[in-house]
Parts: sequence; C-alpha cells; structure tokens
Amino acid sequence: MVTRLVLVLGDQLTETVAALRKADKDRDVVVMAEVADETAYVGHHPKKIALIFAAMRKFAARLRDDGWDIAYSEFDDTDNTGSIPGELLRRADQYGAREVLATEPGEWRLIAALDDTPLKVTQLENDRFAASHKDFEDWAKGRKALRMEYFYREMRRKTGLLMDGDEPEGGQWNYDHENRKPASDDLFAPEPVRVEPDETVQEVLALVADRFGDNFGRLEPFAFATDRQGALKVLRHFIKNALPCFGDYQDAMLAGNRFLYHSLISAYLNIGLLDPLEVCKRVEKAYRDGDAPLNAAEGFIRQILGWREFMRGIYFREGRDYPRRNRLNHQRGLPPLYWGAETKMNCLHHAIAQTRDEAYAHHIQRLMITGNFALIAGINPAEVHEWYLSVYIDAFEWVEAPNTVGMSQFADGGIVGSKPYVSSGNYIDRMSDYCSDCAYSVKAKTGDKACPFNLLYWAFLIRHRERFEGNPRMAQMYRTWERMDEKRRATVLDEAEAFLERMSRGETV
Ligand code: FAD
Ligand code: DLZ
Ligand code: SF4
Repeated sequence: MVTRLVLVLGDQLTETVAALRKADKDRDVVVMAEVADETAYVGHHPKKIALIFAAMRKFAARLRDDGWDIAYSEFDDTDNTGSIPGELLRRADQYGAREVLATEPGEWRLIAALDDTPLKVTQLENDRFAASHKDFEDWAKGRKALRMEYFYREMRRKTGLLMDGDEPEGGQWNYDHENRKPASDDLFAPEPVRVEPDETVQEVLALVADRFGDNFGRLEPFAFATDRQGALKVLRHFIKNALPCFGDYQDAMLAGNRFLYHSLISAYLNIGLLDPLEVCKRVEKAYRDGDAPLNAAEGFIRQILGWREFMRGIYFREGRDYPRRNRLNHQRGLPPLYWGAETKMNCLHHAIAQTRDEAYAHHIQRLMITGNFALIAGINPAEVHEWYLSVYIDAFEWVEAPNTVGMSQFADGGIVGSKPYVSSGNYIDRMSDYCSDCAYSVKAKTGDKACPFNLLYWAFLIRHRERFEGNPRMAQMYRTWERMDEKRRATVLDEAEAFLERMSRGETV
C-alpha cells in the first residue's frame, strides 16, 4: 500500500487529534516540522517559540514510543525547506507519498497554503472543541446579532455542564454579579507552578536564544510545562489553589502579582496538551465536591465553553479578511511603548513589562489596559492584532483575532461585542493598584498631570459620536459629556489631541 503522510502542526499536539485518529499506524508517516515560515509570520515571543518546539519534540517522541513512524524536521536540519508545504513535498518525495491527512489549521493563511500544494491534502475538521463549525453555523443562522451569552447557554445544554436537568445549576446561567471584586495589596494568591527545564527544553532554549534572541520578550527564566503531564499538573494546581477565588478576583490587577487567581492554561489548551471539555468537567467536579463555589466554577467554565468556543465560531464564520477589518478607520501607528520603550503610564508600563517577561497578561490587562489604550488612541487595528499575535504564549489567530480585532478594538463593527470596551482611568484605578504609583494623576481630568486615559476616553467618544450615541448602553456617557462645562470640554479635546501628537512624535508619554 502507498504511504500516506499525516501532518501534525505545532498546535495540534493531541494523540486523538482528527488526522491521527483517522491514520493507520502500519502504513502512514507522521510529519512534524519546525519551520522558518511559522516562526516568522509575526515576531513571536521567544518563550512561545520555545514552548512550541519543546512540546513538538516531546510529542513526537511520545508518538514514536507508541509505534508511529515519525518524520520530524528540526529547525536547523540542513535540508529543512522552511515551510509546512515545503516539508510535505520533501517528505512526499522521500516516502513516495501523494496523499496527506491533515487536521484543519487554526489560521486561514495555513489552510490556504495546504489547499495550494500539489499533493492531495484532506483537511479534517479539528474536533477538539465543544462546537463544530456546523453547530456554530446552525446556532448563528438567522440571528440579527450574535451574543456570546446565548451561545454559551446552548453549549451548557449541549454538554450538560453545570446543568440541573433542563435548568442551569443554581437557577441562573451567569453569576458575574457576584464577581469582579477589586484586589487589595495584601491579597494572598498562590504561586504558579514552575516547571524546571529538562534536557529537551534546554536544547530548545539554546536554539531559540541563538535564532530568536532579538525578538521582543525575555526567554529565561522559562518555566512552562511542555508536555501533557506538566499541563495536567498546572491544571490540578489551579483547581486546588486558585479556582475558589477565580470569580471574585477575575478582573483585578496588582502590580506585585502578575497571575492572581488565573489558571495559566490557555497555551496548553491551544496547543493540544489539555482538552477544553476535560478541563470544564474537572472544574464542575470541584464545584460538585464542594471544593469551589458556583460563581467561580460557572465563571471559569463560561470562559472556556462560552468565550473560547464563541471566538472560534466567529473567526471561521467571518472568513479570511476578518483580521484586517478596520470599521472605525483608525490609522495611528502602534507607539514604541508597546515594544518596551519607556512610558510614564504606570498601568501600561506594568502590563507590557509583564508581557515581555512572561509572554502572559491576564484578560483584563489585555482588554482594559493595552487594548483600551490602543482603541481610545485610535491605533490601526492591524498593528494591534500583529502585536497581540506576537507577544502572548497562547496567541493563535483563530482565538487572538476575534479577541483583538473584535472584542478589544471594535474593528469588526460590533460582531463580537455590542459596544466598545473603553474606559477612563477611573475603572483602572478601581480594579488595580497601578494609579497610586503613576506619574499622572487619575483624579486629574485636565492639565499636565491628567491621566491620558481620562483625556483619550472622551476624545474617542466624541470622534465616534455618530456611531455610538444611539447605542442605549452608551447614552449615559454622552449625557455626562453634555453636562460638562463647554470650556472644559474644549480643553479635554485639545489636550487629548496634543497628547496623541506628542506620542506620535516619539516623545515619552
Ligand atoms: P483564565 O483567566 O484562567 O481563563 C480560563 C480560560 O478561559 C483561558 O485559559 C482561556 O482558554 C479561556 N478564555 C478566557 N477568556 C477568553 C477569551 N476572551 N477568548 C478565548 N478564551 C478565553 N486567549 C487566547 O487563548 N489566545 C489569544 O491569543 C488571546 N488573545 C487575546 C487578545 C485580547 C485583546 C484579549 C482581550 C483577550 C485575549 N485572549 C486570548 C483571551 C484571554 O485574555 C486569555 O485566554 C487568558 O488571559 C489566558 O490566561 P489564563 O489561561 O490564565 O486564563
Ligand atoms: C506558532 C508556531 C511556531 C512558532 N512554529 C511552528 C512550527 O515550526 N511548526 C508548526 O507546525 N507549527 C508552528 N507554530 C504553530 C502554527 O503557526 C499554527 O499551527 C498555525 O498558526 C495555525 O494555528
Ligand atoms: Fe494608568 Fe492613568 Fe492610572 Fe496612570 S493614572 S496608572 S495612566 S490609569
């Protein structure tokens, strides 16, 4: 029988991934490849490249032990062609294969590249999700607006997670009104699991330091898990130590605590080391065993079963142009402070320093600090998208683009969210301890010391007044503006403009 190739990408590291399930161990050759093209479509954080290469190498070893024939290309192999299609062609020649079994990649770019190879490539749907493309389409069809909350309820019913017969556990679908407490400095939060680099990881770290040392981000210390056992350890640690407080402090930010009660499992979910339903079931069990309150378990399951699945649905439904949408026509360049240049804004300083060091920031830092600032400053969403896709350990386009382009930048015109996530400094002050140590004053609305978020927030709302004034969820903001003294309104807008000009000239702001 003619050999067939089975492609396993760096974010498909699950033994039961669709292509491997369909493959024949006695006949097929598994192709895995560390390639230049995948490391270069954006300048990935060195920790992200290290995680993927190390996890790929270990997964390949596991498959080999399990009896699979593996054709593995290391980054520095002399005959490595540097691209996924190139490696498929090379291996096809080597093994006399014409056919490839693949699992659909999480990016339109790579889906198209596989379609374009002269080989016969079958792309099977990636079914490591609660909702298939058809499930999402069936739910979305005919709806005027797609709202995560309703999709999430459908997923709860479909999976039976946190259900009490036909009713949601506890009588309500969503317990967010009990969540979102601000954090205080003396809050105890568990230390995250840190995994010591073994020999494989050390080899990869040396390679990444040599080849990608100039990318934005600190490679070491590197403490991520790189195999399933390690990822499960992180999950167990979270459920035992942090889940009970997850809901309460989900939106809190502290300069001295980068992780709070977050799970730190997104990368493991996204590269295949953990399965989303398995995670949700373990969290549900913790609730049913009395080890976590309902507001925490529900809030956590909603992130995975609701938001994560919803974002994937949007990405595949909206099509290839989605990441380049710019409905608010924002054209300003991304300022160098996003790449670590000095800034006087303490909240941005912390969120970005943490991103550089850890390749991680939690959701509210991404949404209400770096995202909020980019939106109210009118930054080109394509540049914002490229930044988020580069700098986070968990960033893959199917989940990153709807979060950035949709939820955070409103560049899709309101497909993901019904209103833009914008705020003045007040919100940041309430949810964090950043403002007490800032060169700006969060209480100052105008003047040299005025918090830039206070100025830019109003400037954004006024710039897009026509679009948002009629939105019932934003009407209150416009009424507040109207109540302000006319001279003060003019000062706010002038100072906002002057701030943006200074920033775009390259001054430290
Ligand atoms: P926790 O706070 O512990 O949440 C648990 C899990 O829920 C996460 O691991 C994640 O799998 C899931 N989750 C939570 N929120 C979301 C969401 N909005 N969309 C999808 N899944 C969610 N998440 C990514 O996985 N990859 C990305 O590239 C990514 N880019 C983002 C860009 C922006 C602008 C924003 C606002 C959010 C982005 N997110 C992304 C969502 C979220 O910020 C991360 O999933 C989360 O911070 C990961 O940390 P954690 O594992 O500690 O999450
Ligand atoms: C992100 C990434 C990187 C940095 N390197 C590789 C690689 O060398 N080989 C590989 O198979 N996958 C890699 N990936 C993950 C892919 O970019 C990912 O599969 C696509 O973005 C689709 O989600
Ligand atoms: Fe950020 Fe403004 Fe607070 Fe400074 S005062 S930390 S710029 S919100």
